Amino acid sequence: MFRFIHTADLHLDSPLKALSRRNADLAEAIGVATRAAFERIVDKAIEERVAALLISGDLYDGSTKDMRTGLYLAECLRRLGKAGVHTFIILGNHDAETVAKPPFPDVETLTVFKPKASTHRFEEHEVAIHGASFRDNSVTADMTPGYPDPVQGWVNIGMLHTSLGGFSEHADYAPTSPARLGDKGYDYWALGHVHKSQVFQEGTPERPWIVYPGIPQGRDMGETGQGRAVLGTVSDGRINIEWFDTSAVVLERVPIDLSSAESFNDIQAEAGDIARTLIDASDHGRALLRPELAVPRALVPAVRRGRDDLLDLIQTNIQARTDRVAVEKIGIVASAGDNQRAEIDKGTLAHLTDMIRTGATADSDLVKELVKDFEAILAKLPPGLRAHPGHLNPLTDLDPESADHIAGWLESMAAEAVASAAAASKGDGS
Ligand SMILES: [Mn+2]
Repeated sequence: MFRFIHTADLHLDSPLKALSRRNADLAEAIGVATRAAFERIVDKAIEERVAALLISGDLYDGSTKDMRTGLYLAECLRRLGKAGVHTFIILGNHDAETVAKPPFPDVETLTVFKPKASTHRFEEHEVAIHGASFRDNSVTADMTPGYPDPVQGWVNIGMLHTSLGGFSEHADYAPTSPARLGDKGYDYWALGHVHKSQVFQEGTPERPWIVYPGIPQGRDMGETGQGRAVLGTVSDGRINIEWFDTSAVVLERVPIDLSSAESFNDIQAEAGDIARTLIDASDHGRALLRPELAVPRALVPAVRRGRDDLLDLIQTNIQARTDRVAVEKIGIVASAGDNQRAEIDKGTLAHLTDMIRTGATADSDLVKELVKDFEAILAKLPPGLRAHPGHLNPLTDLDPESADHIAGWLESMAAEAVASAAAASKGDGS
């Protein structure tokens, strides 16, 4: 039996763009998250006594200038070697041969493939590992024709960094196709580059496995979900795979329906429930979450203004129960089916008026900006609308009652803002 682990796109020590400043423990965990994910993979390789660890490109992010990352990697590779794990690395677009990066250590159990494809043979197991590296950060040609023929009667694994996806003229990442990969006659294509984890094609005796393990540790809200890597087993010439989790911190967007809220106060009152929903949404240990609040369109501006306070309120509610979950930021969307028909109730109006009053004493520049905004909005309203709120621009698709509210709201807001600005500039004493 021969076992291997297949990973890719570690982007070691690249910064997590979604840094949390609100939870020191979590921020620290996040700072070393890419290393922690790599360590999970190394530990698993040693624990499962695999023969080979395959890293299919972009181990380094390319922005990694810190030589300490190289020292850290060397330590991991030596640990793997001591446990009898041979590590195979191909270079991707981020860590291509010509890209500056820390040197790889001189370890007997490490193979870093050259741009010219070559093969490593496990004679005892009759398994061949074929691979080739990116020379530069762009490779526009299909690299597979340069790969060696399969070793007949053996299990053949090909490592390739590729965007797959046909032969688009603008594909800079060694484009190829499932058919071309199949033609090669290998049993398993250990791909890298695409950060979304997926079995692109399940292997059968007639066709190879084509697998993207995905990024083991997401770094922003474009890389959400639990990261994972492949544990492959070769037995009687057949390959079976299973997955294991790798993320040190799981990033996730969590949709939260607040469409029945009538005011910003209603939303603030939900903070405890929102916190509970977020904690329940993350049963994987540490998590950095973005609640995406679906609120009535009329409440969007108020929620946007109150976003920081709301975040603190939700985070406080979370911290009362656990320190493993943090809110990255609050996403705000208008709830579905709530286009132009939103009602603006008196509570919201009062809240906005309050905000402007408070803002006037605290920040007169803010008020001046608001006045400009409101004047611009008023200028854009159909001429009759201010005097006769019942006359609607059909494009806005408002019913008379809500239009009345909106016009009244805009006018009172503007009046309030102008009065507040006047009071504030008097108060300046300048
Ligand atoms: Mn890549």
